[in-house]
Amino acid sequence: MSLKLTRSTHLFEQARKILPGGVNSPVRSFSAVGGQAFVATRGQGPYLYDADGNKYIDLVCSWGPLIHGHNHPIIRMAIEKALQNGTSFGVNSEIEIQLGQKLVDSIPSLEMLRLVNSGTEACMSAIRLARAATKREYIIKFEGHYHGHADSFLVAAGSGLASFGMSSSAGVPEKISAETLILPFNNVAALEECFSKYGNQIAGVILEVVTGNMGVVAPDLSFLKKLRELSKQYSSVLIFDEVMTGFRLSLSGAQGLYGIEPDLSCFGKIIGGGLPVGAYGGKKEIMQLVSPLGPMYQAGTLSGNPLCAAAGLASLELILEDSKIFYQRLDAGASEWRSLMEAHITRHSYPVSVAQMGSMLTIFFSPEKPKNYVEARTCDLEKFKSFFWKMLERGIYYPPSQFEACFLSTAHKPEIMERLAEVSLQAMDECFEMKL
Ligand code: KE4
Repeated sequence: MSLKLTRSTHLFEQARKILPGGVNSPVRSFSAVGGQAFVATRGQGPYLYDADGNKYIDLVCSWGPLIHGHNHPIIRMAIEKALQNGTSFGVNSEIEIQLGQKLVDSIPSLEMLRLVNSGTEACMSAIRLARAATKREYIIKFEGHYHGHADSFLVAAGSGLASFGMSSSAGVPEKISAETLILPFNNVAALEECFSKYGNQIAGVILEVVTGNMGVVAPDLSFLKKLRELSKQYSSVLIFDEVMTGFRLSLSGAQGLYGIEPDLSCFGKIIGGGLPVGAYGGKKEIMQLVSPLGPMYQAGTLSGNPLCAAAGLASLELILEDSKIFYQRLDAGASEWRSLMEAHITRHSYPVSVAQMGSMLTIFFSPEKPKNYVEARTCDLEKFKSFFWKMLERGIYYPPSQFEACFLSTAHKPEIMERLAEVSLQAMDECFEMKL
């Protein structure tokens, strides 16, 4: 069975002439799974449609923002209503103040915030603020965690438990990378060693509390508690990157789930309802340092844009209608899908494991769920590729990389989840079918 991708192929040929790799973000090229990526024309509820008329159950949901599914009528109407007043004012609009207030009202650790245009901008600004607040230079990040494409984050781990970063991208000077320390996730010994060596030089620590960017990897609570304890002891700024998990895992993201309060948090994705919005914030004391109040500069032409704020506000208000029921229903579908797959995997002794946190899920082609990046890298990527294409040919758009997460939405109703489970098991069987 092969997919008809004639028009997508033609459009990609056009795109490759003007866009590097034919895309505006690398993951959309399907480079990790090979083959021809499709070009979408429309999204509706749980479905994506491509230029050749193929229809897919979408498990990417724009990489997280679309927790209510594609083209939700309430979000669309909010954008249309805001559009009647114009697109951008260059001064404050009431609606961006309302979005900011909604975020402060929802996240206990957030007393003050700044709206920006992406998760990258939020995380980049947060580490600048950590450096401004402490007058120190070193930043700790963890292997396999992604915080956007700012220079300080594009670093690879060196050897040894805690190592100074080496640039992982052309164009990032080694002296910038050398200010980032890379540690293995969920490793308390590495944390203790790093803080005992460099503690009073560490401006901040940034992490995805629940990682989505090496596939879904949950934190050990003991690791999070030790991180909070050491960052307090050495007066380093603890930054939770909740761009993916904010309003995904609970009303107050991963910090609400684990009951650990960071000094700064970064948001994106869901708070924009599918339009470009990011945010960073924390206690008033540290946010007072941000221009025009304080010496740390950060700005943006379209930050807090009224159309984006309208979409984000509508997205959050849909969750807040009854957030308890919202997350119960959203997570139930993912839990059911996971348990069906786990039963099947056990029955056939497939070397596959399923990691699920709320409505985020990754099928790892490895017998054990990874606890860190080194373990995640042991997955069978050839098997993953085969699984990806078998799913796509059957109308399921699974994330085109082993090191990403599936995102479900309230539009993924039980009948959709039944189809999804049926196809996942079929595709898995085919991947492991004994070649006679
Ligand atoms: P953006 O600059 O792409 O809005 O956000 C960067 C970012 C920051 N922090 C976390 C935890 C993130 O997951 C992201 C972006 N996520 C990727 C997917 N894993 C976006 C997809 C893409 O790069 O095209």
